[in-house]
Amino acid sequence: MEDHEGPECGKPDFVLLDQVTMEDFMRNLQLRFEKGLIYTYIGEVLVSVNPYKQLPLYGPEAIARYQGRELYERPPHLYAVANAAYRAMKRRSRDTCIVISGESGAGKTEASKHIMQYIAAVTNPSQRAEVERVKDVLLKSTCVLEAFGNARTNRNHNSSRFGKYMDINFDFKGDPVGGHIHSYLLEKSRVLKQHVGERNFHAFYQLLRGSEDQELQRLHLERNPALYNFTRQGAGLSSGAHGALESDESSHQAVTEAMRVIGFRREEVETVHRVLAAILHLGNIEFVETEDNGLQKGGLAVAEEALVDHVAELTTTPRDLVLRSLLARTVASGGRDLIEKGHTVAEASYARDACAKAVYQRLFEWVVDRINGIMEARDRDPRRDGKDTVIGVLDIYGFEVFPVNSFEQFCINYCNEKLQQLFIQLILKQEQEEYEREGIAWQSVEYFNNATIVELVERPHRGILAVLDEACSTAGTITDRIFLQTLDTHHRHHPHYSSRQLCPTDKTMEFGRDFRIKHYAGDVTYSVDGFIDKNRDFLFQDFKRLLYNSSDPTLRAMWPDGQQDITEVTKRPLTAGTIFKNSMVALVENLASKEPFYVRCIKPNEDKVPGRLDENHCRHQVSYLGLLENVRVRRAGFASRQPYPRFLLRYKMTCEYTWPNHLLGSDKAAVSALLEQHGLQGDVAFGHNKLFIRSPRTLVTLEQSRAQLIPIIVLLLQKAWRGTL
Ligand code: AOV
Ligand code: MG
Repeated sequence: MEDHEGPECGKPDFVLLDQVTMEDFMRNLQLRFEKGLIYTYIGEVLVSVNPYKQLPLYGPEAIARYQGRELYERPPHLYAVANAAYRAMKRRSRDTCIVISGESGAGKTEASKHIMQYIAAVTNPSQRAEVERVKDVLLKSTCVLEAFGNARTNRNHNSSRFGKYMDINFDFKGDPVGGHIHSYLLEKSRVLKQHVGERNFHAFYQLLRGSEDQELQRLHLERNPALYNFTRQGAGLSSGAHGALESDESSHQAVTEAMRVIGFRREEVETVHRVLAAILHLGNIEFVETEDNGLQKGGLAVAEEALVDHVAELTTTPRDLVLRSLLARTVASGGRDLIEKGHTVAEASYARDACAKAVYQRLFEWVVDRINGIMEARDRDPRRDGKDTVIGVLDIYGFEVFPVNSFEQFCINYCNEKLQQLFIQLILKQEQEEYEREGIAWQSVEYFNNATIVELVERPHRGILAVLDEACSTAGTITDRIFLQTLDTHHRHHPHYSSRQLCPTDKTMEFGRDFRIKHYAGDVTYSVDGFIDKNRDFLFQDFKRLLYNSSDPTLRAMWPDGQQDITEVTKRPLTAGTIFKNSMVALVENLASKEPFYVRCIKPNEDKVPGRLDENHCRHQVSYLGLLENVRVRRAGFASRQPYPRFLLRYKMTCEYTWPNHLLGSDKAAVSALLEQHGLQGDVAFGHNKLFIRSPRTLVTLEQSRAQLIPIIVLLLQKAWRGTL
């Protein structure tokens, strides 16, 4: 890896393009990608293309090259962005955040890991034990969270099925002293069912393939994932990380080890394994109707009772209660009277599935909370430290389109709309503020503003989520189909909404089943099947109580609401959609309050092929990510801005008044003299602290002049060293 790129590498910053057209943008992207240069700036925004192969770009040596440098001093890199965020945090005590966006498989999660590694590597030079502990937890938590929250999908073999925002707290020395992870809407329906070619969460396969024989026996499990309903579909598929099926085996050990090192107690890890096993057994439970036999009235029974025994044993709950919770529900019949109402086969299967999903979700959330507990800042002295400063790293599920899209895709894509909206606001806002701060006049650039799509989803009363909530609150009578009709009525004129009802000739949608949103990133057809159910996200209180009554304290801690009495249970808890929306609003608010750094990830092709950049596919992403507009805004007034000292550092060699050092009173005056000598003073504006350069030509001229001089200077220096000068 070179410290500087030559002209054959294209432009390290798209702002330096001669013209801002899609063709020029793509040519530069392609040229760089072919040379293994997957990173390019747009000002301070980093564009990253997934190479789908290991490149020699990372590790301690590379980190050392970026440490303490300015953003433009080295070729574009994630490390440079991490460093910039870190320096802003440390120097100016600003809370910063790094927002990583891009579609599924574009490389967000990998990018977030490199950022964490960078931060871990450059902090705590004095090796304080507590800081080392926190760093260790920060780094190791990733592999644990990926085991429980990631899965193979058709878009990405290691796809994040939850959103993750991680705050790292730094003390006054700039060392990490704590952290906190927020997780967002885990795609729990995956526990039950996966599309062809996809898998359940990695943790299940890891448990089956990686556990010792004895351990499996204790869990009453067989090694083969094809024996369990929940893992059968993905049984023959490997996880993404290392390709082969064996990787599940080794990952199990790695994850278990990571949990122990982080600070999970041995019995907690055992509980986690037992809960996973219980979910697999639960998935195999089937129900049969029993006949009236003259003595006993017909009812419902479990086909294979041994499975109930296993679930009871693994969750340390009374067997009878497990069976009762599976076959019937308790309902309040006025006042405090409780009656038990038997399930039909369909109801029992539904309740079993709801239980399996909820148990997994609670397990996941418990793991996140436990990690948070361990990472909590312990070693702070509030008198000296004051408030911690924070760097937030956001790695959330990317925009995704599958052949069939459901409630989860709807939420994921809405989340991406919100983040795009934030990008628009922040990039515009930031530019504007900077021009104002420096006393410079500016002109605006047209953007496609996706605010209207965000509104379509989240607007009170009429927005899709509000209509869905309304449908959920009407007990039992509203179907997904009626929900769709209501959407059609409300949004028939919305430019970003359509359905077969509204476009009868469009055969890509089905009557009474599909609606389509024209997202900023493309059209997505959603099937309304299951929307109401997933949004209502209902679980019988019987299960909650059952699990709360487990004699295992860890499991019990996952079900605090199980202690509520059925008569006290609030009738209408918040829906999944509303909880998600609220969390997105809070997230965006939080990000907007910090100084943002952006990483925009691009997926080079649909087939996960190393080194192949599919032009059309990328063009589409460049377009919807608004990257061209980003370049234009950056150049609208000014292509580049640099603090005076930084400008001098780079170009002082090109002017006799400034090389090797100037005597002109201020850096601003020196920069002015330098530009005058080049005849470039007409193309710049002098801000209070920064130089603003209008056209990229100017930078190109300066760069050329510098490039011509470097060999001469190197020669002179070499001669000087050899004493021949
Ligand atoms: P995502 O996070 O953006 O998708 P990932 O970060 O999981 O995507 O990347 C997908 C795969 O691409 C990884 O498993 C790696 O194999 C490969 N990859 C990504 N970045 C790099 C890199 N810098 N170098 C080498 N290989 C890379 V999703 O979570 O599905 O939205 O929800
Ligand atoms: Mg990811």
